[in-house]
Amino acid sequence: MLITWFTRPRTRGRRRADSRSRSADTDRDRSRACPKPRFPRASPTAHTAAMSDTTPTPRPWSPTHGDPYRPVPHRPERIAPEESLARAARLRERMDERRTVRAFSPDPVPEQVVRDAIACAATAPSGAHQQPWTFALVKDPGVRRRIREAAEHEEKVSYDGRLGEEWLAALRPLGTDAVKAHMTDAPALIVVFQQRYWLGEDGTKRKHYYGDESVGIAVGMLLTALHLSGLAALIHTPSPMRFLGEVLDRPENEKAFAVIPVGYPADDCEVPDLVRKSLEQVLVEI
Ligand code: IYR
Repeated sequence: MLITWFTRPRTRGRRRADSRSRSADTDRDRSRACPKPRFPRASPTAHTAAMSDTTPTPRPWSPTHGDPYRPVPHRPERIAPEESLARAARLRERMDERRTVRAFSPDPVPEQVVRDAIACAATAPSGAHQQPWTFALVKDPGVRRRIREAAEHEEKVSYDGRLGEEWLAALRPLGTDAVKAHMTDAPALIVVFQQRYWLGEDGTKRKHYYGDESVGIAVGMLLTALHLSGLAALIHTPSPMRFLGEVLDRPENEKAFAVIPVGYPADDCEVPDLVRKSLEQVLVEI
């Protein structure tokens, strides 16, 4: 059952019992310490698009720097263990089917699927909830060509020596080289930018905390969402990436984090015959 801000069936009884046992004084103290939200609680999707006529009015994001702690109840429905096990096993299988694709079909993708995947990525946890990311969805073939040319220019310098022997040896099993046809073959590129700091309209700057970690988590969620929605992707990090901010005319506080071509695999797509580490090799239980 979908839980929204107006349905909290599982805990209703407990909440009533709680409030019966709490004295009026305690309630007053509590409401002083934790003032009621100024707005109605948002539905899970309220910050994106209104999904139906019954969806509450979206509450737009604005900076919360310095605001007091304002808690709201969180009572997600608990999933039965058997159902959890089934979902986890299925998800594990589906995620194990994901492959990094470097040969794309030029077939178009449903754009809303990509936007929804970006919206999923933007639900990622972030340092101090600062959400230090911008996703540029590049469909324009001319802009993709310019990005490809600039990336290939950098990659040629890298593969011709900048990477060094050890790095080139690590890459050899992947079969990569300086040719980046995926940037123009794939129908869309998502260029992820990390906002190194918050930049107000009046030029105020505020530090962003754990930016690398936050954007890394968001990119992981983006790749997951794209894959589970049936699209193929590649996480590409041309180095250096400064040209991306220039080509896409991004503000000074944003630095490129990754380029993610998105589409369907080419009919003759091949991938390297890689083996993933087993669970036993990656998990220590203490
Ligand atoms: N950025 C180069 C090289 C490269 C680096 C790593 I680490 C990879 O996992 C794959 C490639 C390129 O994209 O070709």
